[in-house]
Amino acid sequence: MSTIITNLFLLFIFIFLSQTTSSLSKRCHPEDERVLLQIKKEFNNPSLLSSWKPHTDCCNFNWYGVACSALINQRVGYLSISNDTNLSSQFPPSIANIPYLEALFIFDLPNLTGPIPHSITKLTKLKYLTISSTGVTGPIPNFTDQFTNLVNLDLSHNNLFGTIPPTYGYFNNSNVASLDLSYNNLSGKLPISLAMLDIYLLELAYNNFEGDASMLFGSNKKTLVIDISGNRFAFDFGRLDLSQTITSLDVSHNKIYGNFPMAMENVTFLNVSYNRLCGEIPKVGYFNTFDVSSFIHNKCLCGSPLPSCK
Ligand SMILES: *[C@@H]1O[C@H](CO)[C@@H](O)[C@H](O)[C@H]1NC(C)=O
Ligand SMILES: *[C@@H]1O[C@H](CO)[C@@H](O)[C@H](O)[C@H]1NC(C)=O
Ligand SMILES: *[C@@H]1O[C@H](CO)[C@@H](O)[C@H](O)[C@H]1NC(C)=O
Ligand SMILES: *[C@@H]1O[C@H](CO)[C@@H](O)[C@H](O)[C@H]1NC(C)=O
Ligand SMILES: *[C@@H]1O[C@H](CO)[C@@H](O)[C@H](O)[C@H]1NC(C)=O
Ligand SMILES: *[C@@H]1O[C@H](CO)[C@@H](O)[C@H](O)[C@H]1NC(C)=O
Ligand SMILES: *[C@@H]1O[C@H](CO)[C@@H](O)[C@H](O)[C@H]1NC(C)=O
Ligand SMILES: CC(=O)N[C@H]1CO[C@H](CO)[C@@H](O)[C@@H]1O
Repeated sequence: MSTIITNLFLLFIFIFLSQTTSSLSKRCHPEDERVLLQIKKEFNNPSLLSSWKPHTDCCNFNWYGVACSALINQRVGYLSISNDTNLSSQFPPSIANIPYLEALFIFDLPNLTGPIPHSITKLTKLKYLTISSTGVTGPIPNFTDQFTNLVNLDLSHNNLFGTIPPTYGYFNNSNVASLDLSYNNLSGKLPISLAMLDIYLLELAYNNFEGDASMLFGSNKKTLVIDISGNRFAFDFGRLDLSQTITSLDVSHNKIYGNFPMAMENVTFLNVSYNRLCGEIPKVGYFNTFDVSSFIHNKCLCGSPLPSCK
């Protein structure tokens, strides 16, 4: 849902940019045209892309899902392809050859398969990258600290596997605001470099991660939302160093032990169910608004809304 909203928002920006230059020449850059037609071929010429025709202007919204930006000299800066079960192909490697791409949205394409090509890491101008609810598989791209423009990275709801590369911690020097890797088959321990990651929204839910996740937290971070539910994380919850800004925390369905950390009075959504927590549930902040389902199935939690401690 948030993807679609961001998507529309960006499209409006690009419409605005292209209209402010309506007096200028608006021809599609020949190199972008060539690459887009190659991408269409790699998508196996789906009917969704029937508007992508040679010798027509790919800018000015003549071509489905394509927008150019005046700020980058009418080069293709935006590409969004979504919601088509007919589209059946491997992930097109030529997407890596749209050099000025700032926003790429590929989602709700269940028959898009194969790995995300490593060459996608060439697109260092990307601000928004969504590859979500597709059939892509293989490792997540090894983005490096050259990805300084990235704001949102959403690779959720695919069949990606393997570990998170240590380079994901180095996003700390960029503008990354959200990272969503949830609903894949990622596994292993989180790299310790993620301690450097300082972002608003972090979603790692429903993968196969294990070990410690406490490095994601930190009192100096600006984190608002963390969801690490549905993994095999095992660490001492009571020793977490929470940020003052955190409002939503879902750690359900893991192997997390200990009691509750300090500084939870600003948390408005909490789910710690299906873990190994013990001791009395605190009575701070919004805790009186959390129902039983936020706490059930732990080792020995007690106190409201669970039965009182003996
Ligand atoms: C997706 O496509 C289907 C069928 O083509 C259409 O009914 C539906 O409204 C589309 N959904 C969105 C979110 O565009
Ligand atoms: C999908 O394919 C079917 C059958 O070929 C066709 O009727 C339908 O219009 C196609 N849908 C889209 C969104 O291209
Ligand atoms: C697309 O995927 C659906 C399942 O999500 C499948 O039923 C359908 O046959 C596939 N279509 C094509 C054209 O591969
Ligand atoms: C990821 O990139 C970094 C930096 O370029 C490199 O050191 C590392 O070996 C790469 N990892 C993988 C799994 O490709
Ligand atoms: C997920 O990965 C594990 C290995 O890490 C593998 O055994 C399992 O079959 C995979 N599950 C799916 C649904 O692909
Ligand atoms: C809760 O939020 C208030 C207002 O932003 C802040 O002053 C306070 O330090 C926060 N409490 C904790 C424990 O983070
Ligand atoms: C907490 O998570 C459990 C397990 O997924 C779920 O059944 C329950 O509805 C959740 N409760 C809340 C308040 O989100
Ligand atoms: C790779 C890199 O440059 N990492 C830096 C990210 O920023 C923190 C401070 O915010 C540095 O300590 C890291 O060295």
